[in-house]
Amino acid sequence: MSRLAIIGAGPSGLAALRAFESARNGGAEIPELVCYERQSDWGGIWNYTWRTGLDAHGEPVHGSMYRYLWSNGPKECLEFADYSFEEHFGRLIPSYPPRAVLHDYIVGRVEKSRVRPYIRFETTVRWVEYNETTKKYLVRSHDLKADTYSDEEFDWVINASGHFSTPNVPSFEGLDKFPGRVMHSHDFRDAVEFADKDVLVVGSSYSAEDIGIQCHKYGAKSVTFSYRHNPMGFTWPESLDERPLLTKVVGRTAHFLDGSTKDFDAIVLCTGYLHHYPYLPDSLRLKTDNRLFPLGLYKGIFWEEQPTFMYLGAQDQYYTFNMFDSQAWYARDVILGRIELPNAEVQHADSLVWRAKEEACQNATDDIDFQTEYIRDLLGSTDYPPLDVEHVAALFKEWEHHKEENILTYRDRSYPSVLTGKVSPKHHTDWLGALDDSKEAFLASGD
Ligand code: FAD
Ligand code: NA7
Repeated sequence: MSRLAIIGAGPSGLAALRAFESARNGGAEIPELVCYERQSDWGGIWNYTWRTGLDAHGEPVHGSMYRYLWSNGPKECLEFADYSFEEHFGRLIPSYPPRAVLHDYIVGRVEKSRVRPYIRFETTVRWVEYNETTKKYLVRSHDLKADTYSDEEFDWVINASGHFSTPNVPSFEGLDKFPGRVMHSHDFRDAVEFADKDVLVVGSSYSAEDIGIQCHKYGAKSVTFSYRHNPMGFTWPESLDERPLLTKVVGRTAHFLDGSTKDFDAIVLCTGYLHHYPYLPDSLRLKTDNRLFPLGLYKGIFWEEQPTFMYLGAQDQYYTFNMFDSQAWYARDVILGRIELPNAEVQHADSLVWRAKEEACQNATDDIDFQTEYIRDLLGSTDYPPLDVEHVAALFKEWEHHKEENILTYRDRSYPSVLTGKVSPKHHTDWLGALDDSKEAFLASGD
């Protein structure tokens, strides 16, 4: 029997386990699976931790999620095609759940399956090496509890370790003398810390947008966003504004490229993350910025130089859980011999076509269409349950439109499930007034 190593038990790694379980339930013979997970539980980044820096074993903390995080897209866009929200919660729930509710949904699907025994928790992968002679991968792992190392051989490896954990931290003149708090979004945990403060948020993407409006929600005196290339351009409430790039900090005063200045109490660098795979040799290591089609991966999955090594979830994400599923089902079918890969030349040529399409994207609508086409291409080849991606794309475009209408109220909207057609109920409290993000508060009737 062949052996497959899966690195990470976040949504991508769990998608891989689920894909194989589904094949096994259908009577297929599957490889021996070993999933390595350095945290003590599954769920990846959805597993909230108060810790920052290093964990109890001295490992870098994986979590970048913070308290009061609510889904930043409609749940209808990420619904698993084989497990609806309605099936999990036994009723319809609003479209924008907080983190704990999405976590419950992600783990609910795998709890119903028999995949947990495949996972070795608190076990970090330290090194992966390919042996040209045996044609096998050696995976060196570290059992953090027992503090022991072990080496095992595998025929296939799926790398599903996520890429929103290792912060990209630029420096700006004067930060070393700034008298207030300076942090990266990876270490942001609780917006309440910034109540009554003037906060500078550097960056103009999802983390900047969400952390900025969270600080506003929980009482920041003002929030100023500083962009490198383009402003986000939303219609901000009075105490929020956008300025061009920070040039330097003198004492508490930030100077911006347009010559303007403002005094701040705290600075949050929402400057993105690095694809960081310190356990991989150069010959297997994806080196890319955060984008929709990193080069080197056939179908966005298979390491072209050696397609028995695969990546799940390595691209920037509009689609999330159902995209990881589409990738996992495709990877599974290649491993099971149901799909044959073309030769390296054809793979690379195909990737260049996708890359050219990605580079032609001009705006968010184009990006959504691009990722929709990418997923449609994967779905066509496997038995993943039907997923109407055109419908999902239409919901994403509505979502973008609702954000432009009002960045503080878009989470009060409702959308229909792509699986059942049923429209989600409105939440009992508007997002801006919903200060308790617990599962219990969200699922309460609100009466
Ligand atoms: P992760 O969730 O990062 O999981 C990777 C797993 O690999 C982790 O459990 C980690 O411990 C493990 N691992 C890493 N290295 C090793 C190693 N060497 N050995 C063993 N195990 C290892 N998506 C949405 O759909 N909606 C949202 O609202 C949303 N909000 C987000 C907010 C933030 C702040 C961030 C950072 C991301 C957000 N995302 C959101 C996107 C998120 O990337 C995906 O939802 C999803 O978690 C990606 O799953 P993954 O399994 O690829 O990676
Ligand atoms: P992203 O989406 O990769 O965005 C990174 C942002 O950081 C982006 O606005 C960049 O500016 C900005 N950036 C990067 N380097 C710099 C420097 N040196 N100076 C100023 N600004 C910089 O990461 P996010 O954390 O926002 O989102 C990641 C995930 O977390 C996402 O899936 C969300 O759902 C949550 P640019 O746009 O290139 O000018």
